[in-house]
Amino acid sequence: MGQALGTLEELPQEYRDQLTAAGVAPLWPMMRNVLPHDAPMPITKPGFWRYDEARPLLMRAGELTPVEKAERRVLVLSDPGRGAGAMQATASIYLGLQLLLPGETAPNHVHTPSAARIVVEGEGGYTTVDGEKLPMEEGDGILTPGGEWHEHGHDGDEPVVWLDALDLPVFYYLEGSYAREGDLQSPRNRPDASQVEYLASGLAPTRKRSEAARRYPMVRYPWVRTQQALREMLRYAAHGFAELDYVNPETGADALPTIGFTAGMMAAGASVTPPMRSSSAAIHIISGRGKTTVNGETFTWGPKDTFSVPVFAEVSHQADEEAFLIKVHDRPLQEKLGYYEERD
Ligand code: GTQ
Repeated sequence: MGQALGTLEELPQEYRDQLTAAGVAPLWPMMRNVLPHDAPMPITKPGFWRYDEARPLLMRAGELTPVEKAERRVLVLSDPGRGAGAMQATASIYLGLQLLLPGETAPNHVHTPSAARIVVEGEGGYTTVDGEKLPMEEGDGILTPGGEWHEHGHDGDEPVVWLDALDLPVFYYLEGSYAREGDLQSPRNRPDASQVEYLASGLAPTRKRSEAARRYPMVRYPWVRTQQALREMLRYAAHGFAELDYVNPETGADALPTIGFTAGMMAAGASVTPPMRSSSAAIHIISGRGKTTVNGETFTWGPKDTFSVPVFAEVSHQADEEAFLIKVHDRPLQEKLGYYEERD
């Protein structure tokens, strides 16, 4: 363990004043704060956001604030460890519930952080990314990678709600977060690549050398296909639990550079105790009911609820009904930084 380190109080006041005046500070009294023994000391606390509670507040925002006054009409899910108003759910993951009403448009913009959306309810919403108009159906995953122009619109007649997940806290911390606004896009006269080019795994379009693939060739992951794939996998899964990662269909790499998406299915009655992980995560329930205990705190969840899992948390899930969920996590970022870890 090593011995207790010296404190600030042990140093003569005159010396401390000189340090302050010189703009320097001794490391040793603060060393364990920044390098705790064996595991990080997360500020993040497990959060639980019930959709039944959030939905009326979001609909009220629809009455109180026109989309023109909001650009993005979003209620941010704040980490309880940082308190109400915190612009993050974990150290690296921002989450927000966004509402678009029929006929509304959330204007075109581009920013350095990457975003992905999981569609929570409603029909007729769409996101246009780089000229590709992506229908938003319940459970769909829609990517708006950093640097790609995107806007949202709504052709239907009921409110549309989706969950935004962004790596905004990372970009903000790096002092790298900013946006540019632009004119509305003219969609290309073709359905999105998930409907045209990537209909089967193991198959990708043949291109001429002159037609370079986009960096993010597929930006919509239709839920119907994800769900079908999970159902097939679960038939052969040993413990009533199946998981699939969202990847770039051309490279197999994670769908976004920093944030990972994993869809999961639990059979009714299944319980799962994953290893402790260095990554943080948020889990959004697509359908089904069950319970999850995170560091001793139990969340009883149902459809459209969301909860968060801090780094190195002790977690166990129990499905009371067949359940489908999407996990948003920062494993891709941690792998790139070279420290992703699991402990049993
Ligand atoms: O839809 O582009 O929740 O730019 C936060 C920032 C959503 C968006 C958010 C954004 C967006």
